[in-house]
Amino acid sequence: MALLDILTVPDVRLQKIARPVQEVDDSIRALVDDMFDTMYDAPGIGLAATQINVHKRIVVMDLSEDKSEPIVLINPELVAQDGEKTMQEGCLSIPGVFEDITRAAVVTVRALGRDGAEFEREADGLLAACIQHEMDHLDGKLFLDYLTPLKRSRIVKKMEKQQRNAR
Ligand code: K1U
Ligand code: ZN
Repeated sequence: MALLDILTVPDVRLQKIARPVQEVDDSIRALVDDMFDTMYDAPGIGLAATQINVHKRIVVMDLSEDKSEPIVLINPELVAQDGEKTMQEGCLSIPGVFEDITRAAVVTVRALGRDGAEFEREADGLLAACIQHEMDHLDGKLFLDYLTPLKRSRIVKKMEKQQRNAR
């Protein structure tokens, strides 16, 4: 088991765009396993590789209460989206901050799984929000980017203060 450090705002490495995975091999599977350990320990329901300073297009998620529904998305693409829904979101890179964010209500994602096989999955509710949130991380985007500049700068200042006080 390996727990990896999660980058927090305002770390500029969270803004990097992740590169596609060329081959799903044992090194990628080991990384996926470490990402699950890190996500479950946090605890969170999702984690993008960007958040652990690995700039590859890999996401792990599990919305179950007993770690029984792990989902791996490698090189995810949104192939369909419909409607709008506002949900409260958190982010392991912005600890302690929760905001209402409006995103597509229903999405279909196409990705490779841990075994390297392509699959498609339709999602709604929290899973749809989580998929979009994690895919944003891979493009260097945070939920802060959907807020007003004033709200965003207040949150960044709060995070900077928390980090100064933690030193
Ligand atoms: O990507 C991340 O930062 C993880 C984030 C995912 C997410 C949460 C809510 C809406 C969209 C995306 C989190 O997991 S924040 C923590 C959280 O939601 C949670 C933690 C423990 C139990 C249940 C939820
Ligand atoms: Zn996040």
